[in-house]
Amino acid sequence: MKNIDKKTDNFAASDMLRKMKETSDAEFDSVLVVSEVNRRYVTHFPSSSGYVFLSDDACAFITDFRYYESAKKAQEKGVIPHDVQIILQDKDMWNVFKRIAGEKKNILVEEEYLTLSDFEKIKKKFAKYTLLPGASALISKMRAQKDENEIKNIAKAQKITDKAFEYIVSFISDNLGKDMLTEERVALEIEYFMRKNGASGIAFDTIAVSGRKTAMPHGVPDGTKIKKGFLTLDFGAKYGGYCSDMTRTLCIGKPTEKMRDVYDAVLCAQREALEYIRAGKTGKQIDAVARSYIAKRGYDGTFGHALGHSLGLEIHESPTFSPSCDKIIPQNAVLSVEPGIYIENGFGVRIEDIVKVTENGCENFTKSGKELLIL
Ligand SMILES: [Mn+2]
Repeated sequence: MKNIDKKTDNFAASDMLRKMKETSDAEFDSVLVVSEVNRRYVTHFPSSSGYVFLSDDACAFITDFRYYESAKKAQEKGVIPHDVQIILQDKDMWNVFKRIAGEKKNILVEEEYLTLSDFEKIKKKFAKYTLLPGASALISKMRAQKDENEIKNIAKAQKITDKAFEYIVSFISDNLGKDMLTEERVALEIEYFMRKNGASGIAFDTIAVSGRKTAMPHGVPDGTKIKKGFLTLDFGAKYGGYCSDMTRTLCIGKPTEKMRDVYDAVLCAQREALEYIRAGKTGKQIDAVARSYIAKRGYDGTFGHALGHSLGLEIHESPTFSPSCDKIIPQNAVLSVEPGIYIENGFGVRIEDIVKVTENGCENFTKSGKELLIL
C-alpha cells in the first residue's frame, strides 16, 4: 500500500481509499466520486466531467475525450497517481464500470451530486449493489486538513494577493480624484495584476466598494467613482487550483472618530481571535471570541456573518468559525479570520487574513499591514 511512485509526492489512489476507510465509520468497499471538486481532489487533475471509482481491486478515472489524452500525459508527469486507470467515457462506460467494480459492492456515493439519471442507470445495471450516502461529507472532512502541497499552493496564492494589495494601494493613491477611478476599475486592476503575477484566475468575484456600500458585506463594484470614506477590498487569487482570500478596508480622506473606533474594534476583535485560535477548539468557540469582543465594544448585532471559513480547492469549505459550527478545528486546517462591523446606511469595516491552524496556535499567511491606511 505504501508504494508511492518515485516521480510524485502524491498519494497513490489506493492510499486515498485506505485513508477514507480510516476516516469513516461507514462500512463500504468502494467509493464513486462524481463532483468536479472532489474528482480533482482525488485525481489531482482538473476536469469538468468524469467519474472516479476507488476500490481495493481497482482505481479508475473515467473521463471523456476532451480530457482523456491530457489525463494520460498528466499521469506520465506524476500528477495523477500512478495506480489510477484512465478510461475513456463512452456509451460502454457503465459496462466498463461494472467490470472494474466487480461483484457485490457497497458503494459510497456523493448523494448531493450523483444525478438521478446516473442513480437509475446504476440501479438497473447493478441490482446487487448497495449505494450508501456520505462520500462528500467524508471527502470534505479529509479536505479540511491540508497536506504540505496544498498549503504551499494556498500560501503562494496569498503571496500574489498581498502583492496585489500593495499594487492597488499605490494605483489608488496615484489616481485619486480622477473619473477613471471607479470601483469596477479598482476590481479590474486587482484581477489583472494577480493574473500577470502568476495567478491562474481569481478565487471569487472581487469586492471593491466605497462609501455607504461598505455597509453591505458583499456589495458589488460598479461604475461609480471612489468616494470619500471607507473603501473595502475583498479579493483572492487561485494558484495550483487553490484559493486565497483577504480583505482590507482603507479610508479615503480623513476618518471621523466613529470610523476610527469601528476600525479599531474590528482590528482588535481579529487580534483576539488570532491569539485564541489553535487546533482542538470548536469553530463556535473561536467565533465567540471575536463576536463577544465586538459586543463589548458596543457594536452588538453589527457583525452579521461568520468569523471565518475554511478554504482550499473551493473558496468556502468546512469547518467554519461560526456560531453554528460544533466541529473541532483540526491541525493544518486553513481558514479565514474576518470580523466585520456594518453600520446600516453608514459604513462598514472588515479585515480578513487567512491562517493555518497549528497545535499551539496559528500561522498567518497574510502579510499586508492592518493599521488604518488613510489616502
Ligand atoms: Mn473570506
